[in-house]
Amino acid sequence: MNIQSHLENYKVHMKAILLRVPLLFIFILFFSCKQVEPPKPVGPLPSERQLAWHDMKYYAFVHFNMNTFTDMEWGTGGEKPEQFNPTELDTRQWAKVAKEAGMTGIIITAKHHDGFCLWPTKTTEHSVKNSPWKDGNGDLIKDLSEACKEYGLKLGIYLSPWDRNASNYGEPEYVADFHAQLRELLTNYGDVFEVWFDGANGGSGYYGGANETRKIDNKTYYEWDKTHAIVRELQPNAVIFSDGGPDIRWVGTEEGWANETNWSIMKRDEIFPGWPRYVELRSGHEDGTHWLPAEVNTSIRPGWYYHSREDHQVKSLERLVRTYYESIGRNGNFLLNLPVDSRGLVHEKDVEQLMTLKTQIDKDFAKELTTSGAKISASNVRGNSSNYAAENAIDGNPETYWATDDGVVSGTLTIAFDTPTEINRLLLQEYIPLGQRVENFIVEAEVDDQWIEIDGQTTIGFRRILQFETIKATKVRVDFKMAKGPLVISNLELYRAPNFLVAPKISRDVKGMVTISVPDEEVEVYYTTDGSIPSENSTKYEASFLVNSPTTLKVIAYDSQSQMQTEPVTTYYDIPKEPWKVLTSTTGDLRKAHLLFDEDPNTYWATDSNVKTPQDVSIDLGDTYSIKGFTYWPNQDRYPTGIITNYEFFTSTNGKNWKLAAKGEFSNIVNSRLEQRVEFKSTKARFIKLRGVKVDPGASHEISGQVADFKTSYAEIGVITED
Ligand code: FUL
Repeated sequence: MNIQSHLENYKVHMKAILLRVPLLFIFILFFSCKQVEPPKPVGPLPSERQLAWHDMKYYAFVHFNMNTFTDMEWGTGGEKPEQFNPTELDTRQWAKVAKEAGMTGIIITAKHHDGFCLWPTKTTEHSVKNSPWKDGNGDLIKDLSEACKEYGLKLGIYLSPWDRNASNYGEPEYVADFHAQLRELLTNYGDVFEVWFDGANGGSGYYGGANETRKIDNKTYYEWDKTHAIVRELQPNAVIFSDGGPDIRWVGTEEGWANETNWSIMKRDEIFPGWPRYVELRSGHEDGTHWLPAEVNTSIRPGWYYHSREDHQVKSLERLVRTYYESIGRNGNFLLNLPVDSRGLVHEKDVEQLMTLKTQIDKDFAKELTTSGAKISASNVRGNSSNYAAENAIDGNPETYWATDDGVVSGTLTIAFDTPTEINRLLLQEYIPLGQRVENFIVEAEVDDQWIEIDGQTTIGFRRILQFETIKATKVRVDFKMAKGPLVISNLELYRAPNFLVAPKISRDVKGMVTISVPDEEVEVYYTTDGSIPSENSTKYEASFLVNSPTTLKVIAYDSQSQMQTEPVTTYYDIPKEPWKVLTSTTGDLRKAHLLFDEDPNTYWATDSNVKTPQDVSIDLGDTYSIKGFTYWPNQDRYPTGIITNYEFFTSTNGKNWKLAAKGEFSNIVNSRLEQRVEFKSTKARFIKLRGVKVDPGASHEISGQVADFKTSYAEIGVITED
């Protein structure tokens, strides 16, 4: 064979090979995809309706009903429909606010424990149809369902099983009415995504005028099987909420958090409404028998219903952001309550705070860092199949996932960046249609060629978000240590949230030591003591410092990264209170009286109940000062009693002869429970006395106890001395 024919032969050979390569490739690909089965499901699995609920993430609770007009949290049932009289009710405003806040739905208290119905039910006269609102022609559930539709929100229904108005409560007839109410609500208002059954149940009430205590058996009285069947029949896609579901569970606290370990599964058959082991709801059961994920419900204010006395207690941004991370970030959904006010609107302060929360969360998750300039790899890929590749965890598609081989229940996912990248948030999601699996994992990062551990946690579930100190990493590795089966991770996201800039918190102890704190350690704090506005050139706060004479402290938080600062926070401190002692009080337990000068307005001391004369307390300051005024913090409790509305303030040099230094009224103190400051002509004194000439008996809430004529409470007393 000559060279020419060799060459020809070679060409023919090569052509044949080249022609076969794509075929071979397709062949390999075909088999690698085809043959690798997905991992077998592990444990109880979510239903379709539960899966749809997981996607709801963040939605509103609205407590708006008779209590809004009676200033109560639990109405007795003896209220009259005429009392329900909103002046500017606008459910479209609620929907607009919820939508703009980033929420996905609204759950409304169609009937609370007092029995008043927000729709014209056929079952009782105790409803909007006998109220002045829209001359009795209104239907709030209809209005809200239309508003939700308009704004692309889903509608949920809260229907209290307990009914303190119904005369037949406790009889089988009431249960028939309760079921009929449920039928009305689930038939006439379009799609409902969630039905909320409250665990609070049975007890004293009006009950059609009987005014007595009625006990029922929570497990059997409401015929839960029948109740659930009604929901399934009329709204097959709706999830049912209660302590034990059957679809969605309460998280076992109303403070707004789930435990870090949070299984979406529970031994559901052990749970019933009012379950005494409710703390277990905070973390679920690792060996659960049913899918029963947690919904974290809390209110944006202390109360579920609107009370003007809580206008200054709308939760801080810091608190709301924390709640977001401790609910949504801990495998739960976040149900945030908006107490619509007696006008019928979400209050301006609540709106403002909701939008601030939205802005902050948007900033935290603004830019996902695995999507550009990052590569992902895994320690094991199921059947080496591209169907289960590590890339599936960062492709933004919730239907694809990274999975490991059968028997491989631990392993790593590693992200490698092109250049060192700052990160402080990690979001992980398991592919829950195959069950919740991960029991234990750690997160490590390569920083300056060194591997460091940045966090160690237990469960993941549908969504887990970790927050950690900002690090500049070249690689990040999630090391799944233990799982109930092969790993199935659908999503991994990394973020660099901006430094968290919120107004600093200032406190002082009785010795006079001032402490200033901000939630983000990367944010700096600066202050002045001469009344001037602080800047980043003022004194930097490094550690607690002493303030033992009259001082106006102004403080800012400053973020050098963004070069932004907060508005200054101003606080006045006078002489330290450590030497102070209670000298006398008209009544009350003096052993706890130090609470009225412990520098904490959230604690209080009060005189006795049922006293018929004005009460006072006198204090020995331990030394003589030139006093030119005093301060008084009213009770900050959820159900405050004994707030002084009209006062007399006395001074004395010997604790025996008292001189009236000031008297007057703290106007609007009950609705606006802020620190009161009264100045008068300077006088020398070692002893002071504050008398409640008139006091407010307190919110008319059942839990607040009996009303006492002159029970007088003091959260904090202070003096203003001459420099
Ligand atoms: C509780 C109720 O008793 C409260 O009034 C409120 O509705 C809250 C959401 O659930 O069990």
